[in-house]
Amino acid sequence: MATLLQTLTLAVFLLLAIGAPIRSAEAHARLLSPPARDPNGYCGAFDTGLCPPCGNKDKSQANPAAATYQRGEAIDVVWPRNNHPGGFIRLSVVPFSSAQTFDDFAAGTVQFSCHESGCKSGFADPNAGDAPGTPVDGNHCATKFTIPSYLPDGQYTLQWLWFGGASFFGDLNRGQTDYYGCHDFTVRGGAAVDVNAKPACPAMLGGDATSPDTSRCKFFGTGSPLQCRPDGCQGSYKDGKPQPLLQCLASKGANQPTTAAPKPTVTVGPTTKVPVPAPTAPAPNPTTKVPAPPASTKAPAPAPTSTSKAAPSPVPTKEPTPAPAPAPTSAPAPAPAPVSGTNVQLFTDALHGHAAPAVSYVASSSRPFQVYVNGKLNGDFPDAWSAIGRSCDVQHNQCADAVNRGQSPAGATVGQCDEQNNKCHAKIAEGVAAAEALTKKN
Ligand SMILES: [Cu+2]
Repeated sequence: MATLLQTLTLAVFLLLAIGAPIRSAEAHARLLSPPARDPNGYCGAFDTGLCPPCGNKDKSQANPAAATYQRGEAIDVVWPRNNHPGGFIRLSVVPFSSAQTFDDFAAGTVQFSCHESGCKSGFADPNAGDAPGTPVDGNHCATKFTIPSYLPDGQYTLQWLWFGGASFFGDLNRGQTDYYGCHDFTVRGGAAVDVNAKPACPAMLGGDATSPDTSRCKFFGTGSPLQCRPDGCQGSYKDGKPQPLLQCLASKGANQPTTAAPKPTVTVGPTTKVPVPAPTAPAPNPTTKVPAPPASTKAPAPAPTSTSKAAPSPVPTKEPTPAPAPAPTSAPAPAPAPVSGTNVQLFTDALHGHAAPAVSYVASSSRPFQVYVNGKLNGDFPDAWSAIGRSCDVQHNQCADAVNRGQSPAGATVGQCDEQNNKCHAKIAEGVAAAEALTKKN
């Protein structure tokens, strides 16, 4: 019996050891196509303050003349799933000349679609990440957006906003903060203008990987935008419609048709090719430009290997950066003290002041490895490997978000955060060894 037990123990250990480092593409969703005003930005509700509604580029940096559509024209709106299950995509249009506040975009909501519309669900577990080998941003979700007939010729801004998603830094049972971005465009010609055609409530194009051909979406939490912040939220998975739509339908008594989404044609693979929809009506205006698909500025992602995170492979989600600026000389901040127990996060670099949060070993808990961020439990794990990896990724997100929000020293790049994240992951094994010593002691 002893040998059988030993064999089983070894098998479980091997499974954990092999399984832990396998990571699917971990990146947030963002507007891929049509081109976003701030294409670099993973802008969202990830902090106590909100990132601006269109990311870190204001109207002075926008060019609504770069894309022209006709009323009635249907365009594909595309974003990646990566490691995030569930949620709604809200598409809103406001005049370019408006103040473009969060309230403006909420009032300008045209439709809701499912986050997992037209893309593949998680691998094995529908709530988990994309299948192994899927490149970052390689699993494309998409919905059709028809330029409303109630928009007169003019310049507009489309906001893409994802809310009600989950998998907060690998915690499948924690809500993800909202992300958003904008596309500026011009409307000229097409279907006759009918300013009275605006429906009482936004449209709902449901149907996702979990509930195809329905008017519902899988989502996490409350189903309302901008509530799951600043660092994720508690809740559970549900299947339904977004709260703002339910409220509108209830208050206006509108008998709004909600339909299953038309099947978008989405490529899943290493390219960023996005199909350009054929015009839905004969174009009376020969000067109308159809926006080109986004240029493939990114190199194809390398296929992840079982140790892809530890290997110093290039992280392909980011734009190539110019020559690295001199590294800021801020002294590494000490890692925050663990709330209780012993810290087994041994990585101490703290680029731009963002230290990897402590990983506490709490012997009395069934999930003894715990990560606290700003005094709040961010995740607890049965094994040290996952917990230390989470800590590294929290550090990476804080570092990258600060860069994207312009809150890091001049010259700071997300690439530097990526490099630091690789170093942090490379040190996990040391922390695991320290944790093993602790577990033996207890
Ligand atoms: Cu993410």
